[in-house]
Amino acid sequence: MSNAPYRCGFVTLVGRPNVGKSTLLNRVLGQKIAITSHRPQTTRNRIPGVLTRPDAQIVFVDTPGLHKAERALNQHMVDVATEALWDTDAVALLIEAGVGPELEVGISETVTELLEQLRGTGKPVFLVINKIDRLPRPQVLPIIAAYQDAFDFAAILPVSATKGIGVDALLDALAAAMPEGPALYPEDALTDLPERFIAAEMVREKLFRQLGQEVPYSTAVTVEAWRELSDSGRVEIEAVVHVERESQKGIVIGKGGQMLKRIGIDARRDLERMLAAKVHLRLFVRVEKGWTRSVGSLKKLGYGEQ
Ligand SMILES: Nc1nc2c(ncn2[C@@H]2O[C@H](COP(=O)(O)OP(=O)(O)OP(=O)(O)O)[C@@H](O)[C@H]2O)c(=O)[nH]1
Ligand SMILES: [Mg+2]
Repeated sequence: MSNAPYRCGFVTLVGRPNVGKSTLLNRVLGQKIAITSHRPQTTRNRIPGVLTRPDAQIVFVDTPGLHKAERALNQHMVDVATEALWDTDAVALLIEAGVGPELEVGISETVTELLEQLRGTGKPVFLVINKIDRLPRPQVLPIIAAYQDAFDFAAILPVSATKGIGVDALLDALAAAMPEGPALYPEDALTDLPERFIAAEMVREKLFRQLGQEVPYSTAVTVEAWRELSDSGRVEIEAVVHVERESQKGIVIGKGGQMLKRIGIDARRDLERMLAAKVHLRLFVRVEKGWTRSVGSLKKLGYGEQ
């Protein structure tokens, strides 16, 4: 046993939409708690995940991607991410390597503004260059050079969240930056999010992965009923997919109900894995007119105070 003190603290994962924050969270935990998709603006809430190691416990906090917000929903998402920067011991700023046909290395306006904010906090900021599997190693160097000039990062770490490259080095660097102190959560804790929330998110993930164009951005999911049948061990879940307009209802249901059926089948598979039980999932679609632009409707659908 080493005599090094135990460390425990919070790391907020922050960055633009779609850079791979939620994929990285799932990768470091070795389990899926955050939903992911090829579309930007998938995450809408603060998603905490606990990693316990022999030398340290790190509470990762996944956040919605930072973007220019127009609707009330988007403003809420950006607020959630911004608030998570204050109450943390370190920040992991994620960017993605290999953007565009020219493999751009420039720093976006959003990230420049974020770096300004972070300068004010005085917290250690780790630059995590994700998706390095998409480009040859030497191409990462100009990215590192551009960012090194812009900010005094605690470290710059190239990773691939999907392939697991560089993740151990990232975890070692973050663990060493945590304050000394005992673990906050029991060893086997993964998250303090309620199962009902994660279940609703899993349904929402399928909407993001399967629906075209703008429809996913008008959807929210709430779980309305949850029954655990003690004799069979089966879990019965009823969830509602909320849309903004009548026309979107038909799109979510699909021809002959095919779309909703497919979403249900995919979501049930994830739920059965998470709950280690047989799941019966019933999905309904309801119109909550213009909910993404109404603070009152947002609260009703679970996007109120964090
Ligand atoms: N090639 C590659 N793709 C990745 C990697 N990490 C994530 N992705 C993909 O990038 C897309 C976005 O991933 P997410 O984890 O949902 O991104 P996010 O930053 O959480 O996005 P928001 O929640 O919208 O802010 C998905 O299609 C992922 O599979 C990686 O290391 N390499
Ligand atoms: Mg996300």
